Amino acid sequence: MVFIDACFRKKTPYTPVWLMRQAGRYLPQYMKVREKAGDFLSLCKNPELAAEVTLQPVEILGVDAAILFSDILVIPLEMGMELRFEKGEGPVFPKPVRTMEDIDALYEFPEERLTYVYETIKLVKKRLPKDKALIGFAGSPWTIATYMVEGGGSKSYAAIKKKVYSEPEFMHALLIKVAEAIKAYLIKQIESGADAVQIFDSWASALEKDKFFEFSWDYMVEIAEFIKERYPHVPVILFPKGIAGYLDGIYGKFDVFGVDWGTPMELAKEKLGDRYVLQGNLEPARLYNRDETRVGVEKIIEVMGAKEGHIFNLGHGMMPDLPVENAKYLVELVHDLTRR
Ligand code: 1CP
Repeated sequence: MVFIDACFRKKTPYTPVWLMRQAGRYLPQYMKVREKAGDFLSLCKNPELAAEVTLQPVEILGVDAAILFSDILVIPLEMGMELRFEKGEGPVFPKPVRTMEDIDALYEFPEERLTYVYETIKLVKKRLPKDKALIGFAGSPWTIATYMVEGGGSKSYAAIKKKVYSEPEFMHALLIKVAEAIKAYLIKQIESGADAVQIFDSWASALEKDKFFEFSWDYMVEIAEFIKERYPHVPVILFPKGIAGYLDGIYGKFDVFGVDWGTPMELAKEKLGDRYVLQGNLEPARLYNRDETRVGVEKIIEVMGAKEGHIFNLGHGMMPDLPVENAKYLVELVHDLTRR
């Protein structure tokens, strides 16, 4: 598989490409299946339909990897938290986690309840062309915890930051519980057929440098190393978003570092390119305009070269109103410009 070879810096015929959040609302075919499922969570819990939307971007865009269709919030959901996805508002946890008793009340083994995810993976693997990879994923403990403590998405992270600075023992108790669940969950995804795994730390940038390492990165590395010890042939991708200023501190045993669009690729290459394969980092909004797409792609390829050490991706997720045609164009362009 081109994508897996690239994760290990092996020679490949071209630079592989996939797009974060490549399944979703910008695809009319996705909207149709979601309608059939009823709502977003029902779609996640329906292996047949979740497998169908996982495969759509491979068929429609020609990307080199599929990413499991699910959400990072199924972990708190299966830890017993009530979760609603409200129109325009995003995810809502009506009863956030705020006390040690709340942490104790969370079910310890959500991975046992996430059987619909493993079923989806098995169905996808049966249908996915043999040269394409399937990426499993989880949120980072920190990013998942932001939703659990804030009760939903947040702009200021006021509630969780209060905990970081005034009750660090609460934070670590929560992060340890979530991290243990993620380890078991990712192992089960791999055992069901996932060829690689990615950990999304979408809200890394909410933390100042020292606190980022203490409350987020240390846990991500612990999970990565747990997986690498057991499954060394499975690539682990870590994506902490918005931490260009902290690259000097990045450490640990994993394979691919996800570069967000706010981190100049030159800088990531200089600081990390020798130690990790880099994935990224086109600003997703460039896809609104074809010329801007081409300019952005050329610039990244100029920095990374048409050679080993790079996996092309966006620097964050696809937005719901991006034109599908431009996403197709992006995938073709990356393949054409990097063919060796
Ligand atoms: O259909 C819909 O309207 C629901 C929209 C949607 C989709 C398509 C949500 C709700 N989640 C997803 C799928 C999803 N989420 C995938 C698989 C699809 C793919 O990548 O092709 C993945 C990997 C995620 C991961 C995810 N969920 C992240 C990390 C990545 C990122 O974008 O930063 C986060 C932060 C979430 C939380 C989440 N899920 C959904 C929403 C609206 C949100 C909130 C985002 C926010 O707080 O701003």
